[in-house]
Amino acid sequence: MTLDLFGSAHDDARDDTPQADAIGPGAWVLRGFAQSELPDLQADIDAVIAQAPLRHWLTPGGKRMSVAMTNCGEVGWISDRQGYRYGTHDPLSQRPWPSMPASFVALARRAAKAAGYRDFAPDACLINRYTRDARLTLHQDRDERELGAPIVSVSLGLPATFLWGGLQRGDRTHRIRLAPGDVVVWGGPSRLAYHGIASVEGSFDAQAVRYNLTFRQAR
Ligand code: MD3
Ligand code: FE
Repeated sequence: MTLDLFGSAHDDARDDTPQADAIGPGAWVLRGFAQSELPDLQADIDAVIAQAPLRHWLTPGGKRMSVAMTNCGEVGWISDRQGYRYGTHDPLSQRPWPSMPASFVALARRAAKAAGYRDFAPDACLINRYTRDARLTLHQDRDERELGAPIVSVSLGLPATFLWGGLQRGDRTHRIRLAPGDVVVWGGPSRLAYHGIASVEGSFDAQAVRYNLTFRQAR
């Protein structure tokens, strides 16, 4: 289903939001929503990474994740042999996570509002980096205290195939292509849907990567 949510009236996101696809109850893909901001967002990502480098967490089972991750915001998502959780400090440096750039907060709030979620106040931003061999297997995001708040995700760099399932692990999955500048908002009944990243698209440039920003109200 494709709706033109933004064809009329006075939404402040209208100018860079040509199209919104409803992919499930309360879940929206805002195609190209962040297009005009991509260079600025990438510069802010690079500044965060300079303070808190990308790293491959271990899963609780001891496997190295193929996606490299870091965080900014009051709390960051951490995984190790002890489990998944949010923490105020980077375990590598013992310092607080870098603060969330103002551009990130503004974009996340504007996207949430465009999808009908008022007062989104993210305190965590997970930065994921995918090289060509990276995958994120089907999972739910349920380490957050505030499951009533949506999650906002922003794609940059190489396109990827996103897997979108149902509320049960065995439900059939749909494949959705996410391109740079696409923003997805997941809330309401879709907040606990299973999802993952099947693959990023190949490129002639071996250095090319995909970044994803995931904004959450974690505590
Ligand atoms: C659907 N990241 O970090 S973002 C994750 O592209 C994660 O890096 C993927 O899944 C990525 O946990 C997908 C899209 C996303 C994020 C949270 C969701 C989709 C979601 C929560 C509920 C349903
Ligand atoms: Fe997830």
